[in-house]
Amino acid sequence: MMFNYRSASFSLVVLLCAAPAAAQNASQMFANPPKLQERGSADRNFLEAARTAPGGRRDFDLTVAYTNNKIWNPATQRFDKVHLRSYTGDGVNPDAPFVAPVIEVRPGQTISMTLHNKLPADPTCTAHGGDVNKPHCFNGTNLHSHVLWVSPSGNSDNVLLSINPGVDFEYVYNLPPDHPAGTFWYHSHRHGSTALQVSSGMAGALIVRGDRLPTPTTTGDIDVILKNADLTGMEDRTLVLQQIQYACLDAAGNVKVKTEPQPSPKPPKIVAWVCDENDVGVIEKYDYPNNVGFGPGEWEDSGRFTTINGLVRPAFQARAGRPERWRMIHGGVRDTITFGFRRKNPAAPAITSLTAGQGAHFIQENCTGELLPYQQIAADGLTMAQARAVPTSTLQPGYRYDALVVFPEAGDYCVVNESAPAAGSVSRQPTTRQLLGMVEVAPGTPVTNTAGMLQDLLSSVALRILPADVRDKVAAELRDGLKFKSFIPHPDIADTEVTGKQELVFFIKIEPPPGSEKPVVTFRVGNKSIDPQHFDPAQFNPQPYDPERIDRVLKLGGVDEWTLQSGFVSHPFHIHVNPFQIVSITDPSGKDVSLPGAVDNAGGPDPQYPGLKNVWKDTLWIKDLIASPSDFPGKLATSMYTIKVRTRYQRYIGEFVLHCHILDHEDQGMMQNVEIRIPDGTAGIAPSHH
Ligand SMILES: [Cu+2]
Repeated sequence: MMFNYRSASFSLVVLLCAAPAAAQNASQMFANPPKLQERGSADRNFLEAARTAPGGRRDFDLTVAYTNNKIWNPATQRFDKVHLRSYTGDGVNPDAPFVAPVIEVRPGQTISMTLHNKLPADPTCTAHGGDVNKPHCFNGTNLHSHVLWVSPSGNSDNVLLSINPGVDFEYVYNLPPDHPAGTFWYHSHRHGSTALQVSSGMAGALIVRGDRLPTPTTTGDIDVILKNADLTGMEDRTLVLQQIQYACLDAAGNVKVKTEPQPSPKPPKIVAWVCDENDVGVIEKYDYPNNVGFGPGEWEDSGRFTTINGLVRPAFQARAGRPERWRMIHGGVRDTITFGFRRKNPAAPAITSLTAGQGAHFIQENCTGELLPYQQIAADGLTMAQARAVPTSTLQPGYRYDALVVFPEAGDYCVVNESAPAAGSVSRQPTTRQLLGMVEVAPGTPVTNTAGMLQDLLSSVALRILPADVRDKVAAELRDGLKFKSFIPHPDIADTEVTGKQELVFFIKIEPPPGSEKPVVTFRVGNKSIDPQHFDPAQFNPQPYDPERIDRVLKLGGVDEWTLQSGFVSHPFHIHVNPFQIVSITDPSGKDVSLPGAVDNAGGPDPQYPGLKNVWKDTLWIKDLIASPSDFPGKLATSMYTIKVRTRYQRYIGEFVLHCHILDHEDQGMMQNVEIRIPDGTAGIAPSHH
C-alpha cells in the first residue's frame, strides 16, 4: 500500500513538473528536416513520375543569408536569440532554421543547384593578402556534396571555388546511373570559413534513394528490402547532428561566460557560455579576445547542446517491435558522438532544466538500462557487406551511419551520447555522457531478439518482392546474420588489384617562439609514413596547405593502398570523390583492432574501430594517443595507430582536396590538393595544364 501511494503521488509530481516543460518544448518534437522544394514547385504541378525518373533533371535554389531566430536552451528554460549565417530555401522550418533542408535525389539524375550568396560584402574574400591558413572570408561560401560520386571539377563538386557575397552560381551534379543509394550530406567548404559556417548550422542531409533490384550479375539498393511485414516502407528517420556554438558577447567583444573557481594558482574554469535575456548569439570569430573559441575542449566548456535537426533534446515517438531506419549524420565541427539508447527507469522524473553537464548525472540516475543493441547497415552512405551489431555508433565529424533500430518494448528510452576516451574524441579529453533526446515507445509487439526479428523480416520481404532468379540467394544471405552482399555498391579490393601506394601523416606543429608566451601553432600534412622507432617530423616533412601546390598526383584507373597516421593527436581523415575500403587498423602494439570482436583499449576502451575491417567509408578517425600539448616533448613513437585503406580512382579526373574533418583544422591548413590525371598511354600519367 505504502509503495502504491508513494508511486502515485510521485507520478503526480512528475506530471505537474512535466506539464510546463512539455508546453515550452512543443517545438522540440523530432521531425525529419524539411525537404528542399524544387524551383517552381509551388507554381505548377510537378508530375511525380518526372521528378523521380532516373534520368530526370532537378532544379533547386539554395540561399545563404543571415537568419534571426532562436535556439532552445534547456539550461535556462528559455530560447536564446541568435543571428547566424544559414541556408534558406523553400521548405525550411521557420522554427528550426539552423539545419539545411534535405535534398532528395535518385541515381542518374542531373541536379542543378543554384547557390545565392546574400551575405554582406566581405573585402577579405578578394583582398586577403595574408596567410591563407588564417581564418578569413567569413561571408564567402561554396558547396560540397559530401561525398557524392561526381566530378570534382568545373561547376560540379568543386570546393576550390569561392562564391563571394552578391554572387549567384549554378552547381550541376551529374549523378551516374550506378551511383549508390544512401545517406550523404552537404555543407559549405570555403577554405578560411568552413568551420565558422558549418558550426552555424550550414549543413544538411543529401539522400540518394534507389529502387534497383539485385540481379544474378548486379547488386541492388538496400532501400528495396527495408519494408515492414505488410510491405509498406519502413519508418525512415534522418538525423543531422550539429554543434551550433553561438556566443553572446560583452561590450569588449568577449564571450560572456560563467566560471567556477579552481584551487590556486589555476585560473577560474569556464563552465558555460551564457546569454542574458536580450542578448543575441553570434558566431563571428574563431578566437575571441578572452581566448575562447574553437579550440579543443571549448565545445564542452560552452555548455551548448548537440542539436538534432536544429532541435535540442527532441522527443521521438516510436512503437514497440516496429523496425526503423535511422540515418545518423555528424554535420558538426566538434563533439565526438557515441550514439546509443538506454531504457529509462519508469519512475524517473521528467527532464526539465538540465544543463548539458547535468545530463551525465541524469543518465546515471535514470537511464539505467543496458545499451540497446542495434544494427548498423551502412557507413558513410555505403551499404556494408554485413550488418554490424553494435551497442553504440561512434560518429566523428563528417561520419554517417545508417542503422536498423527496433525498440523491444514500450516505455521511454534515453538517446545518449556515451563517453569517449581522450584519443577517441575531438576534444582530446575523455568526454562526459550527454543526453541527446528521448524516445517515447508506444505499446506494440514486444520483441526479445531484435536481430533475429530483422533477419526474419528482411528475408521474408526479399522472398516476396525479388525476382525468382535471386530471391532464394538473397533471403539466405539475410538469414545468415544480415549479410547484404547483394546490395553493396563497391566490390572488395583484392591484394592483386593494388597498383601503388600513398602515405599520409597529419601533424600539428607547436613552436614556442623565444620571448613569447603564446606558441605558434600550424596545421600540416606530411607525405611519408612515420618510422615507429624514431619520431622525427623532418622524416615526413609536414606542410601547411598551399593553394598553389598539388600535393599528390594520382592516376585514373589506379588503385592505391594508403597508410594513414597522425603525428600529433587524433584527426578524422576525409578525401573527396572516391571512397576507400578499410584494410587494417593497428594499435601501437601492432594489434589489428578493426577485426570484428577486437578490443581497442590502448588509450582507454574505445568501441569505434572493431568491426570496421573491409568497410567502405569516406571519413575515418586516425588515432594517436598523445592527448595534450604537454605530452609532446616526450612523445613516444609507439603512441600512433597505423591505418591502411585502399581506393580506386574511377571515372573522374581533376583537382580536389583531402583534409582533416575537424573543420577549424582544415581552415588553418590541415588540407592538401590532390589531382587525378589520365594515364599517358605508356606507364605514366599525362601532364595537366599546371
Ligand atoms: Cu585535425
